[in-house]
Amino acid sequence: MGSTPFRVAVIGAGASGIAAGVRLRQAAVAFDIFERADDVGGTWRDNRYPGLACDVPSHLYRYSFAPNAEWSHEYSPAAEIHAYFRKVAGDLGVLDHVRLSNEMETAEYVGDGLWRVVTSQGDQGLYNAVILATGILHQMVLPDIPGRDSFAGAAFHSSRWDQELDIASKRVGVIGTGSTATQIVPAIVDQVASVSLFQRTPQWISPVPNNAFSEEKKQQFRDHPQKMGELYAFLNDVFNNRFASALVGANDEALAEMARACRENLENNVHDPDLRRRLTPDYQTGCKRLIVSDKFYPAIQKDNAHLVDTPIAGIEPGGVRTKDGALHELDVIVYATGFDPFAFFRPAVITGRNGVTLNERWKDSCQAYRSVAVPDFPNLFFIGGPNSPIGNFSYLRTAEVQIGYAMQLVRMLADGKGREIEPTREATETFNAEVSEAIRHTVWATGGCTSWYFDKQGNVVSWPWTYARFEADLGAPRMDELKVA
Ligand code: N01
Repeated sequence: MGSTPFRVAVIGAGASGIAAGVRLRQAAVAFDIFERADDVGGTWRDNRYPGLACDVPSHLYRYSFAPNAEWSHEYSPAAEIHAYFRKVAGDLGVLDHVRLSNEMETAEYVGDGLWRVVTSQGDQGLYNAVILATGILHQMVLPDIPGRDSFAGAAFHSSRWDQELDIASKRVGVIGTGSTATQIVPAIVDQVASVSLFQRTPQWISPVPNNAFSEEKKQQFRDHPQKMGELYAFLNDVFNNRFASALVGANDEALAEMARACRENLENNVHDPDLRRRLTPDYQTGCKRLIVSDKFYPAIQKDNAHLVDTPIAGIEPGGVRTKDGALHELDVIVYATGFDPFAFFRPAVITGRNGVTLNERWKDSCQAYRSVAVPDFPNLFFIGGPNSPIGNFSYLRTAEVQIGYAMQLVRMLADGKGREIEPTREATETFNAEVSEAIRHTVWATGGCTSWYFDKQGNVVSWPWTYARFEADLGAPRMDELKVA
């Protein structure tokens, strides 16, 4: 780049890309954000299914630099969250840097501290650093069910909800019983002719209500912003020190309390013993991503709701056939079958030092250094990379911690204190050996279930320690674990 000014490419304009943009602006570092879609907001732009609300409380699911007194609910709906991200991006000057409908296709390390980023609109810029803010749960998984394409009605993944479709009086099948399906069923049950929920595995459900904030409460937040700070501190304590610690074997009392609350929820709120038995998981609470809902059990007990727990044999033009031979006739099938959390930046191709691609490096296992960097890929920083704490915390806080880490190294590069920074192989191997050891103590591994937290090789996508350790480990770069040239 010679005399060209220092510049950073950010890939993705979702929650983490917007936060990266805010920090880069504050640091007066030049940058471009490439976004494949025609709007910012990532997951909150893509997911528009009925009933969608964030299952992390709104006053926790917000940027530290943009508290929001206007949240309508303790767990606010998707459209409001999307509007929040757009507003922050606009108010803080990030939108001016976003190139919409301009997908990064390749990023290639060309040496001397420079990356060439090639995009779908033909950009071929050189950048001194790349921040990959490409999200985690966005590449949908469609189930490999025989005959899937033969269905005669409307069929789509939950993240591609057909907004034009009028589901009133339709017979709707929902496949899957994760956070998504358990939000969709209560939201549609009163509109449709029938809803059939195809359950492969029952879920533990924590009965958390979703109350609206009164106008008085919002006014209090406006007048006294410190009250939002106090609420944040309280929620953060519950999530990080109780819930998240419980999952990684660091708070057994909180895990037992969570299990008790879920079991009581099932026993007190599902009245028919046979239905209750079919909805009872045979694994430990917290092993799969915990679901929060006080609406699902009432919904699945309505007359027009059917829990189908006989395995699916196939899909036919008229509906779903189960292995007992029954045909469940349907007009609409919703695949609430989740996402591939190991897809990361794909389908882009990222090529590091000596022509090695990240796909080759990660063909067996997506391994990084402390969730943020990979040897041989200098000046490339992940937000939400492998072993990021996901599923248990506010992802916005996680993203801010990782951006804070990356920004310290970007600052060094921008100040000319090195042209290339990358983790050492030794430090990366040590970190991943520690992950393998730590994972054995988490309820994800010991709880007797399968979940999206693991890949086929048994590698975990999330952070297997406490959140306090995450913040400590990423608070400041360990320079003895990095190579600076
Ligand atoms: O997906 P999931 P999700 N035949 O992977 C089933 C976040 N999120 O979209 O358990 C039949 O959890 C599969 O069955 P099984 C949140 O972190 C957040 O619900 O593998 N069934 C499972 O029941 C969440 O954890 C929010 O046996 C099949 C379901 O599909 C993550 O996203 C809202 C099947 C997939 O569940 C993913 O949640 C929603 C098959 N062939 C999601 N294949 C909010 O914050 C899969 N299944 C609001």
